[in-house]
This record gives sequence, structure tokens and C-alpha cells, in this order.
Amino acid sequence: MDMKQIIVTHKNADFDALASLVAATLIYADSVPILPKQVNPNVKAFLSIHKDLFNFASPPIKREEKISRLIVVDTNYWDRLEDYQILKNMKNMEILVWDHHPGEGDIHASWKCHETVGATISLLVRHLKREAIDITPIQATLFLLGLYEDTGNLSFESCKPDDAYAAAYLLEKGADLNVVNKMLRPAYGEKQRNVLFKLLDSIQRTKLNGHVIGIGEIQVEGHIDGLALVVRMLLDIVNVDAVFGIFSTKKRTMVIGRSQADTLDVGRLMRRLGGGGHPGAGSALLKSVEPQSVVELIKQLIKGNHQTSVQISDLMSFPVVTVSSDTPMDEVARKLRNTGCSGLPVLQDDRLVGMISRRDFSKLKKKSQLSAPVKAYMSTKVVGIEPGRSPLHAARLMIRHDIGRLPVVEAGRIIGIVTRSDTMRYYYDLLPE
Ligand SMILES: [Mn+2]
Repeated sequence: MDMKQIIVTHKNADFDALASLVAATLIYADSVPILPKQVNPNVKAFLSIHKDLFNFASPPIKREEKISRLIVVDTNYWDRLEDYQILKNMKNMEILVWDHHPGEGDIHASWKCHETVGATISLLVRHLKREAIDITPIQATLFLLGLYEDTGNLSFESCKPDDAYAAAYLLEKGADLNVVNKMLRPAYGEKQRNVLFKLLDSIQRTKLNGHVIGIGEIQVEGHIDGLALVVRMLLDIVNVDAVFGIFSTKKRTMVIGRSQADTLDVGRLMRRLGGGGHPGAGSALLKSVEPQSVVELIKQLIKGNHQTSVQISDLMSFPVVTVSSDTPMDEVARKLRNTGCSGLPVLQDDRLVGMISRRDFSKLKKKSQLSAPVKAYMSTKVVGIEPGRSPLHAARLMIRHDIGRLPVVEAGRIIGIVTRSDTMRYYYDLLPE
């Protein structure tokens, strides 16, 4: 093989390395990408499906090979290029480097694109976009895999705006998120399987306060990765409203909870145990507590000695500013102005009969209409919510009916109002304890 230009990347290639290898072939025409002998397991899985689509050469590189240009991607150090030590002493060879790792490196390149962004592929994609070099949907998918793996789906601190721009561009180019999610699924290995089987063995199902709960409690030795994933799988298998995995070592007890009932807020429950989380997922770490008392603690919390799920009545504001159905429109306008509300409930004999909003004023064509009663212009299709419902339910209603506020109604009477910003405040965890 006549290899004038070759592209190499680091040993144990991850998705960023593989993606950068492929992206570089688009930039450097007639270059040969060389896949290292060792690649990560998930990269291997990807290649086993997609290998026909890429044309990789493999090591070793022979001494006689006349290489005029070496392109190194996703590393800046010779010792990361285990399979290619022979290149180190090649004469008359130009070296180009694309990398995002911090540190100067010891590969002395004549040209470098070296910026500490989240992934090397982001630098290459930025270039491909600038030069308007086309990317196929499968290439875009591979590039996004590299980008998401190295940036934890754009969430790691090392992630920079250039990474997010690159992700947006790759989605535009047809990157398939289904494939990305499948390929990046966290490791579920033998250790995790053992834990899952033990949990299934130990699980107790109980009915508490209207919820069916599964609690599994096991002893573990040292740290085990991926316990959150195991508890997630446990929930799928046991299929109850919520499950709790309790993992104890000699020194401490870890609780991980997952809930699929929007009336049972696991994050709030875990905060009671000193931990944290979101409505669907939470965890807490307890020291010097017997695992059995943790089980009891969780049960007590759910039983409703403490309220463990947030209800609309916790979020709503009251008393509510209302107008009666006979109120003339000019007075309604004044009330809206004074309160800063965008809409008001309309009552007749203390019962909710309609809603009037700023938008409804566009129905008024003549000045004289300002003296007409509000009942002529209000919308009578009122969407209300009961105080015991969940914030998620409120959010769904607001989206479905395109409204920003819901009157909270109990036995036909309005007892409060809940707005879009109230539910947002809840989801962003700003609720006072
Ligand atoms: Mn990388």
C-alpha cells in the first residue's frame, strides 16, 4: 500500500478518537486512517455493525513506508500512540495535530489545532462546517457519539460553546439520537447483574399511602459503579410506583430511589434523609445508621406522617384576586393593571364561571363596550385543577390548553391559583423546605 498521508489516533480508541479519525479523512483527501489495535468495547460494538462503511488500515506501519504527512487526532503525546512508535523517527515527515487535551504534549507538529474544548471532534466539525464539506447522516451520528461521550452529553465542565455549536450542526446533518443513545448506554456488567439479582431476591413489596413500593436492601463490598442504573432496571422489572435500593457497607448506607408515579416525589423524600434529587430520581448517603432503620424511615416518610409529594396546594397562591361576572370591562382593565396579572377568574355567586385575560380585550371594538359586563367577553371554557393534583399534571394542562394560569378549584369554589412560573419553580428545585 502506498501511504503518503496517514491519520492515527490514541490506543484504546474511544468514540472521540474514532470520530476524529473519520472526520480527518474528509478534510485530507487521499489520506489513510489507521485504526489502533486496541479500541474501547463500545467502539468495538459500533464497528462490528458499521465496519463496511469505513475504510481503515491497521498497524503495523513498516519502516520502508514513505510517509510524507502524519495527522494525529485526539492526542498530543507519542506514548499514547503505542502502535506507531516507528513514526517517531521518520524523516521528512510533516506532522499535523488536532487535539483537545490540556498540556503541551511532546509531538512536535508543524501545524496544530489545539484548543481545550470538550472533544476533538468539535474542532474538526467546526472546520468541516466552515469549509462546507458535506457530512452524511451516519458520519454525523458517529461524530455526535464522540462529542457526547467526551462531554457527558454536553454536561461536563470541560464542555465549551464550540461543542454545543458542533452538536447542533450534527443534528442538522441528520445525526441519529436513537443510535447514539443505544451506543452510549452505561455499562451493565457482571457486578451490576449480581447486585440486581440480589436486590430482586431481597425486595419487599408494600402498599403505603396508596402507593405500591418496592424496597430492596443488600450488603455490598466497597464501591460499585452503575448502581443508579441497576435501581432503574429494578423499577422496570418490578413495575411498582417506586423502588428503593439500600446498599450498605460496614461504614455507610447508600439509598437510591426511582419513582414513576408523579404523586411520589423521590427527590423530596431523599432530601429528608439528607440527600437530594428530582421527582423521579434521588439518592442519599447515610452514616452510622442501621440499614433496617433506613427501611423503616422510608416507610414512615411515605406513610404520610410527612407529606412526601408536592401537591398543587403547596404551590398555589391565595387569596385570589377575582372579579364578579357583572363587573364592567373598564373596571376589569383597571384591576388587571393594578395587580399586574395577565388574567383573572370571574365569579358568579362565589362560583367560578369564566376567565378574563388581557387577550380578551381585543374583542372590544368600540369605546362604549368598556361599560359592558365582563361576562360578555370572558371565556367560559374554564380549565381548573384540584388541590391534590401534582405539579406535572398542572404543567400538562397548561401545555394542552395553552394557558399560563390554572384556578385551583375545590367543590366548585376557587381556593387559589397556580401559574406557569409556580410549576417552573418547582421543577427547578427552588421550593422552600
Ligand atoms: Mn477526546
